Amino acid sequence: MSEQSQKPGVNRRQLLGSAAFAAAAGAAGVGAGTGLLAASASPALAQAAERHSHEVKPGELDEYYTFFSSGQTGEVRVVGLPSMRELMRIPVFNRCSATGWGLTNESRKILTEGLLPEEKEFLADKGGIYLNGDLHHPHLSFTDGTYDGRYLFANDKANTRVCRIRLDVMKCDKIIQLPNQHTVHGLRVQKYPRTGYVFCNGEDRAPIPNDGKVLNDPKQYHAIFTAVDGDTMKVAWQVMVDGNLDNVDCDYQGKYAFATCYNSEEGVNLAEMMANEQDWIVIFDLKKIEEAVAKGDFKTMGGVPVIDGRHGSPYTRYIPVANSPHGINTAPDGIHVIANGKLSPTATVFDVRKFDDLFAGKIKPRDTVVAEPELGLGPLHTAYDGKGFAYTTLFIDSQICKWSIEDAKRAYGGEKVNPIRQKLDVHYQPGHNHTSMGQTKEADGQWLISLNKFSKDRFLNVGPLKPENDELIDISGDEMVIVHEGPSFAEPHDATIVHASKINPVHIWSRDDSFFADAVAQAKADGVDLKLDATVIRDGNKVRVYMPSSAPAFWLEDFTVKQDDEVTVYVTNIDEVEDLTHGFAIVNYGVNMEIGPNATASVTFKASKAGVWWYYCSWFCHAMHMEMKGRMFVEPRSA
Ligand code: CUK
Ligand code: CUA
Repeated sequence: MSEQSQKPGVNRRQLLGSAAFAAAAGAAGVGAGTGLLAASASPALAQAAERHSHEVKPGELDEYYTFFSSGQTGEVRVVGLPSMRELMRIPVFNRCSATGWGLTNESRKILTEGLLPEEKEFLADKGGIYLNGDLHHPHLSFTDGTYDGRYLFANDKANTRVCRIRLDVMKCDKIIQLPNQHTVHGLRVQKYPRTGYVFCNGEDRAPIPNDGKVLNDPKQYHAIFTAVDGDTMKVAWQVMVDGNLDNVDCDYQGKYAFATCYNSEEGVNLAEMMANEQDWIVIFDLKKIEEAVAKGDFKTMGGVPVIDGRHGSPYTRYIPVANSPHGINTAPDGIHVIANGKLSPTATVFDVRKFDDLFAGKIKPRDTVVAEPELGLGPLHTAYDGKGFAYTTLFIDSQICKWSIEDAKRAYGGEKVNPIRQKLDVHYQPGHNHTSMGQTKEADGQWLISLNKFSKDRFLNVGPLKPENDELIDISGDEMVIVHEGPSFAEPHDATIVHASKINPVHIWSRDDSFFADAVAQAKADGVDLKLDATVIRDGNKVRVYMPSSAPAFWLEDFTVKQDDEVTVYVTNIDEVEDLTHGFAIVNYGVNMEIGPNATASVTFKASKAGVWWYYCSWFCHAMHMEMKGRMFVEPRSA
C-alpha cells in the first residue's frame, strides 16, 4: 500500500471542510445525533440499574478514584466513581484561598524553583509566580503497564509547565517549566517498564531562542517534543520536529512514543493550518534517542539536549493520516493505537508491532495502518473496555460511537462487515472520554465517562456562562447506557479513572515529610522544637514566629513585631488526629493557609501596617473553633 493511500471510500468530499465544521459546531446540540439508542427512553436503563448500580449509599465508598483536569482553573479535582461526588481539589497551577497554595513558603518554593531564569525575571514585579494555568491532561505513574499509585503528572498549556502530584498526600510536589518549547499540550507517561518518562507535546511553533530577534518569520519557528524524567522532574531530552504536536501516547513495550500533528502545513492561521488534506502522526524511537543523547548527537539549547527529529531523522518516523488528527490512544491489548480524525470522520488504527519494520525501512509508513473505520463527525478521543471495543467521541455528532477493533480490521481488509455496534447521544459535544482503568493493561470494561463541552439546557440556568456536563455511562453490558450526569466548572478536558485499590493516601502527615523540610531545618537552626516551643525569634528585621497549635488554641495568644519587619509565621498542628485540620488567617493582611494534622505550614509577609491584627483558625476544627484566635501587635515605626 502506498504511503499516500487512504482507505477506499474515504475521500476528500467526506472530510469536513471548515465551513461544515463551523456550522455544525455552531448548531451544537440542536437535534444533534441520530443515536441508535436514546438514553432517556431506553429500557436498557432499568436493566443496567439492576445489573450494575451506580448508587453509592450514604456511608458507602466509591469503587474508583477519578482524577479530573479542570482546564483553565489550573487545579486537579478528585471525584469518586460511580457516585461522581467531588472528593477533593488539588491546587497546582492556580492560587487557592482555602489552602494557601501560592502563598505559603512551601507552595511558593514548588511554584518557583522550576521556573526558567528568564521567566523568573518576567515574574519579578508580578508577585513571583504565575497566577493562572490551564491544566489538560492528568496521568498517573505506571509500573509494568498499570498504575502504581506513586504520582500523577499533568501539563499547564498556558505557561508551558509540567507538575507532579504525590498521591500519598494528594499535594503537588514539583513543577517545572520547559525550555525551548511554547506550550505543553499533550501529556502522557511511559507505561513500561515504569514511569520513567513523562512525554510533553509542544503545540505551538516558536523561535528558539524566543528573544525577539525572529518575529514574523514562521519558517524559523520550531515545535519541540520533551521527555521529562518523572523521578527527578528534569528534562531528559527534547526532539525538534516538523509540523506541530497535539496529543501524545506511548506503547506498552517501552519502545515508542507517538504524537498527532494537525499543522503539518506549519501555518500561523486557521486557513493555513487546515490547507492540507493530510497531516501525520510522528513516532519517536526511545532507544535510538537515548543512544543519540549518549553519543552526543544533539545540540544543547536552553541547557538541555535537543535532537533533530525532522524529516529524514533516524530517530523519528512520520505517518500520513487524514487532515487534523487530535487524540491518540493506545489500546489495553498493547498492540493497537488509534488516532482520531477530528476533521476526518475516520479513526486510523496502527499496529505498534509494525513500527520496528518501519524504522528498519522494511515497510512504508502507511503499511503500519491496519484499519481506518468511518465513525461519524468530529472524532476526538477513544477509550477502551479491554474486550476489544473502542469508544470514540464524536464532537460534532454529540455521540459516543462503540465499535469493534477486529471488525474494523476485517472491513479494512475488504470484508463486508460493519464495525459499529452502537451510537449513543451525549449532551453535548464530547471531548475526552474515559473508561475505568481503560488506559492501562487492566482495563475492566465497567464504566465510561463522557466529558461534554456544552451542557446548554441540561441544568438550571446559571447565566451566560454554563457548566460543562460529565456523563456516566454503564458499559458493562452490550449496550451503553447513561446513568448519571453532573455539571462541572471550567473545562475538564481529561480524566483518569483508577481503581481505589491502586491508591493509598495517608491520614496524617509524617514529621519527616519533605513538604515542610525547610521549616524543620530553620527551626533546628533556631534551636526550636516545632511541636513544643511557642516563641518569637528576632534576626535583624527578620522575625520568625513559631506557633504550635492544638484544637482549639494557637499556643501564642499574641505576638509583637515592628512595622516593616519581614515576618515568617510557622504553625505546627500537633493534633495527630484524622481530619483535624487547622487554618491560620490574619485579618486584613491577606494571609490564610491550611495546616494538616501533624504538619507545619509557614507564611512570610512584610508587617507594613501598624496596629492590632487578629489571627484566627479558618478550618473548622472544634466546638470552640470560633475562639481559636490571637492578636498580632505591629508597633509603629518610630517617626
Ligand atoms: S485536548 Cu481537550 S478535548 Cu487539550 Cu486533551 Cu482533546
Ligand atoms: Cu483550629 Cu479551627
